[in-house]
Amino acid sequence: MSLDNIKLVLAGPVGAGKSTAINSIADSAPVSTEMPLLEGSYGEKTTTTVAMDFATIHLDGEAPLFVYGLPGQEHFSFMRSIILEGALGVILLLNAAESDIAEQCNYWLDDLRKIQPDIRIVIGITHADCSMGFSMGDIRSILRQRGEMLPAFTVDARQRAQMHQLMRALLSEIIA
Ligand SMILES: Nc1nc2c(ncn2[C@@H]2O[C@H](COP(=O)(O)OP(=O)(O)OP(=O)(O)O)[C@@H](O)[C@H]2O)c(=O)[nH]1
Ligand SMILES: [Mg+2]
Repeated sequence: MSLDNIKLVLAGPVGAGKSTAINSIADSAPVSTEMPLLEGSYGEKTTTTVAMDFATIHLDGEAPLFVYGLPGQEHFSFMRSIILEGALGVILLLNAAESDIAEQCNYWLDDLRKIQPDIRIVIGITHADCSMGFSMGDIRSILRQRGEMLPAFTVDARQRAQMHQLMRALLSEIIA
């Protein structure tokens, strides 16, 4: 399969790190649609994506990948089907510091499958550095219960090399 014109999407709840990840890996300044969070700050985070993020990414000297970030807020859920149109893969970012990470995992996988049943998905768990109670085993058992053993890794969205590894994992799933 050719790696030309591949569109990928970052999905997941508010604060998971979708916009941060795009900033970490973008070839040049990404398109972003950040607005102040109406409810005030969310940890260090004071803005939220209201339409989408977009950047091109050159990975390993291949053709550029076209990478979009979804808004996490429920209010903008209508953007998901629009942005997922034509996408080949999704990186689902989840925040390990959230107590309802299991529900969020199920919720986002259900929604993504409803929009694009066969899309390739890999999972990146952020904030593992500040979430002592988090266990990857919990995520794996959710995936087992769902009958979909997707690749899942902990990742820091601020770290370019870690995000690159996650994108390579997704590309392997797409090409396989
Ligand atoms: N400690 C820690 N902070 C992280 C990690 N990954 C991302 N962050 C921080 O978490 C916040 C994520 O914010 P955003 O990137 O705006 O989140 P988003 O997913 O785009 O959220 P919405 O656009 O509101 O849906 C930022 O303050 C990042 O610096 C991580 O692995 N560890
Ligand atoms: Mg964002």
